[in-house]
Amino acid sequence: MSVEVERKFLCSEDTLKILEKIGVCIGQREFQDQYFDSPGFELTLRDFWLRKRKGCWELKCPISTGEPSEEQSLAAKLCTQYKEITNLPEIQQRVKKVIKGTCGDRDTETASLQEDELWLRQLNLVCFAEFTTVRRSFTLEEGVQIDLDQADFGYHVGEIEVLIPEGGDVHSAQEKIRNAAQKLGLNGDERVEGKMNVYLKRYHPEHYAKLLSAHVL
Ligand code: V4E
Repeated sequence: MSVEVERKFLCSEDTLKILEKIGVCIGQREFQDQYFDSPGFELTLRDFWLRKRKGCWELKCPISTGEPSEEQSLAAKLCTQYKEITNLPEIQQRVKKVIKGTCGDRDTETASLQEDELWLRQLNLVCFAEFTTVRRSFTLEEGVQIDLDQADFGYHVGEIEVLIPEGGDVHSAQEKIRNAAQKLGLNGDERVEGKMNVYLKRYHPEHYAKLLSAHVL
């Protein structure tokens, strides 16, 4: 299991020029994401993000760095860190724990359902967001990846990403990200919105407002 530490940024023409000069392009790919939650949004309101990407299930779970936000460095404030679980039985176990088995549609005829549909139905999970991303990826230095994402609903965003093992050094990952940002000439000190923030603001404004109130976004 790994922890993804990342900082989002808006990629200007100047940043792109620097990236193409100092980074190594490792390819471009396209993928569709489908995000799932209960009708009452119990997962995302607790900052858990369940998605299916290219046929594989992924659950992003919040982790605490242990510092109250006033004491966080700027590098830390600009970064997010989530544990990524990709093992389906483990995902199902985690999801069940978070939503505490909220009543699913267990009485419906389930014999004809595919495996995926079955567990989603049993846990009463529905798809609330679906979009396609074209991603161009670069490496900058050992362990630092830069992704430039173009989502099909008209938003593009970059991210600087460092993967560490669970229990690994989040602070040094944040420092690596800060150095990479400096190299790319990123001086902003504001958090940049991710694709999902923009998607929810546009297509689920009420839920977006709840996530803001819950300090998830
Ligand atoms: C909204 C959200 C999550 C869902 C996935 O978001 P994101 O990192 O934007 O997706 P993507 O496609 O870049 O995933 P990757 O391929 O890197 O795994 S996970 C956490 N959040 C909350 C969140 C937040 N509070 N603040 C920011 C800046 N981003 C995300």
